[in-house]
Amino acid sequence: MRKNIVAGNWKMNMDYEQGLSLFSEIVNMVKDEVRGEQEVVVCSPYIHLPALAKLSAGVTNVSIGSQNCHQAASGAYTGEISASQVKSTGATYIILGHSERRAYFGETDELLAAKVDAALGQQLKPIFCIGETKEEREAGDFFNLLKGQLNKGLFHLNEEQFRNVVIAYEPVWAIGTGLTASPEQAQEVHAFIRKTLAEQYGEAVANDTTILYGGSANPSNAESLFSQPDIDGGLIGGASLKSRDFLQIINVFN
Ligand code: 3PY
Repeated sequence: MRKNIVAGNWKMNMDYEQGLSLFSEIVNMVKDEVRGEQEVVVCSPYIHLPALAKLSAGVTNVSIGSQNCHQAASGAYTGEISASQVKSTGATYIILGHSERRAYFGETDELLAAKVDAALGQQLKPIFCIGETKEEREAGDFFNLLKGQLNKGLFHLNEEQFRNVVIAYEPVWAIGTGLTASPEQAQEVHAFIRKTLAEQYGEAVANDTTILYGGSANPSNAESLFSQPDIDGGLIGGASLKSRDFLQIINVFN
């Protein structure tokens, strides 16, 4: 059975001390409360990761992750961080393909495929983001575009490798705009993603894959989104920066 996940994407927010204090609150609230097959993941800036790993040591339902890595194993890449360096902090997840990285840093599907390989090579679990812009949605054929993102970024993986991947559907038009996909719009796309995964890897793998919704998910819309049959949790931006809001979202599954 697939796991429900609520993952926070802090983006480029929180200085060192603020991040530690927010994370401590989250761990304290979550450690005794979250039940069942739910996992809480916090994807912080790199600077926080080693300290967050210490704060969550032994807390089995809380994991940490990064928001990027470089595709090379090591070398002369000033300012970059490799997957093995991320892994050495204690992180177990990594967001790859977020639309902000695709749009502002020119990350292509081909580059992302290389980053996915680098991450899996270090046993990091990619939270692989796909999504369409407003123009692409309005042009009509955005399902093919989403299929292309899956195909080019992930479908070179064999079944065993793919089983470590989490997908996040993040409509670009719902990121940082305050707009959210309606539960029906999101479910339609999630069902399409699961069907596409079934065509590639078979029904069993598709049914076991966690597919998150991301894009202005918040305490007031999380319940209606997460109650859809193919939505297995969320990748949460702004609302993951406030412990109360984040906990309310986490509690949708409790
Ligand atoms: C958002 O909620 O805006 C996000 O981008 C989550 O990754």
